[in-house]
Amino acid sequence: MDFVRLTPEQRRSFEEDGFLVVPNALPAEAVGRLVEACDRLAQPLLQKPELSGRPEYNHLDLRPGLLREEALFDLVANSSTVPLVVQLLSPNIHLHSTTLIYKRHESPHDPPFRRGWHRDIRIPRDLGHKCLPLVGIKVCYCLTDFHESDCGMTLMARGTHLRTEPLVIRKGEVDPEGVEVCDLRLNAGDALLFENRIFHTAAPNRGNRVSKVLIYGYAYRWMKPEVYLEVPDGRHLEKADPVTRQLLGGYRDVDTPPWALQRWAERHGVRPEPVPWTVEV
Ligand SMILES: O=C(O)CCC(=O)C(=O)O
Repeated sequence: MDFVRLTPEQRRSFEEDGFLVVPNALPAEAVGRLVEACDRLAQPLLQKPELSGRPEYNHLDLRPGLLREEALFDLVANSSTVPLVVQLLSPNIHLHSTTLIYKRHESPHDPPFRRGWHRDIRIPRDLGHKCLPLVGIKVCYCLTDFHESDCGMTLMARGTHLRTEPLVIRKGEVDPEGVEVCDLRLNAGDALLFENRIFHTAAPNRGNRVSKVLIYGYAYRWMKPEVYLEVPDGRHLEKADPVTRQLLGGYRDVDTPPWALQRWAERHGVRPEPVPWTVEV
């Protein structure tokens, strides 16, 4: 994995907003290759006739099996985004989730499907909204343009990663009050990084094309990966470079240091300060 330095401006924007846009994270050729592979995975949706009034049938959220496609496997240690995740979290990370989301056109007369503001990984269910830790970052790769409002991009409530209470939504409304809801304009090839604490929601695709994104979630290695990533595929691990192998759960034991990314971070001078157990006084 090549090195890309996180700029102070990117760190500030991520820490303030809870998300960060990386323009042109993927060249057009890579987007083309990914779309070809993702369209193959999305065949069951793409072949089905469109059903008006049934948004649930016009939507695909596919999680297991994505890495069997070579183009998607190659994205696990993508150089324009994963180095930023390492610098925002630490070298002690692995891949936590993979999701392919396709949304066909939804009529404005249909009820919004899957609209539901939430924080990721359900951590607040156990820890509440106060003192929530940052433990993971998702990288959402745009495979289509998102140039208009309501065209399928996940909505972000800016700055709510630091919020210590639930969102307030007026009866009959779908969006929260008192926070800035961002419906970002993005190009195919851009990546949106967002952290686990930020409130976000699925939004309908009112546009006239199928909206397509791939979302890879990275988290600290002590976070259990989603069940479909739990047992890494041996064939994949064999052909993977050391960083990809770590990201795919190559070190099963959390007490094993994250050698690959630790060495990578050292080489590039971005190793985090060690945290000692005790100090001498
Ligand atoms: O379908 C979407 O746009 C929502 C995605 C989402 O909520 C998530 O990845 O946590």
